[in-house]
Amino acid sequence: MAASTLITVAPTGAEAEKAQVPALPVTLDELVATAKECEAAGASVIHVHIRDRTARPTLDRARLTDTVAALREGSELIVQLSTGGAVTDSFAGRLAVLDAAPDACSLTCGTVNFGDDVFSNPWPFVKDLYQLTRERQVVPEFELFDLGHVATLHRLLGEFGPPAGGHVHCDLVMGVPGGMPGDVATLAAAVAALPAGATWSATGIGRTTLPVLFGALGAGGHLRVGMEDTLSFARGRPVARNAELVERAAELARHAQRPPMRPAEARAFLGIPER
Ligand code: KMH
Ligand code: ZN
Repeated sequence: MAASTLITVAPTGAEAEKAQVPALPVTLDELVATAKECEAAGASVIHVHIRDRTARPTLDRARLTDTVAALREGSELIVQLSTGGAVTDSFAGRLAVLDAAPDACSLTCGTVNFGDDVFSNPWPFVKDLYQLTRERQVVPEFELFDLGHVATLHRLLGEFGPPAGGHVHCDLVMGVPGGMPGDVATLAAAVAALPAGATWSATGIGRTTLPVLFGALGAGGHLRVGMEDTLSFARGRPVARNAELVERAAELARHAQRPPMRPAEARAFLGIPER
């Protein structure tokens, strides 16, 4: 079991609306302030979705490039850009995210119902994105929303070889309405199906946050938390800031005798070159 815990913060996402959730970081200043606070609280990776001037999700290239630069300037966090974007984003736009040259990116291994929408990731897109990550040497994190996505991960690795950085790290995204449920039995089944040698984080959406967090810690996994995944800290108590979710995850990781990994250790763990 890993001696320490990788904590990723996913502070914004593409779904929540600033008007309804004023604590959501949507400007570059808000994002950098959040990154600093979350790093101090124990995060070592930031999973980034950006917003435009009106707080709508965007994949604007210049904005993404500025975001990567500002996060590197303001923190030591590993910058992982989302290639999932919003359900309305085009495949071409999602591939072009890599032009912003992040340290890492998300790579979802299959299509999934996503509430009333569909998060589309057909095989031709998944393999194009994977090959691009290898060409550009951007370290992918394999996002697995369902058990079928694990089979696609095996297929990707079998057909195209290991990822940039040489290490396979996955994120089990559980409890999306339409994806795998966020419970310990499903977590165990997904972990058992992963490729040999792969490491994994898990995140539970909405009210599955805590069951998935406790299950992941108990099973030797790593953690993702943040307002992309949950807007409630407890029943009837909205999240006030992303850092409180990281603080709680870090405290529980310390109780599990697996304290938070610092960014330099996380870079070595994930195969990301030192800056
Ligand atoms: N916003 C979701 C449709 C990712 O970032 O790679 C997709 C998502 C996954 O959040
Ligand atoms: Zn995301």
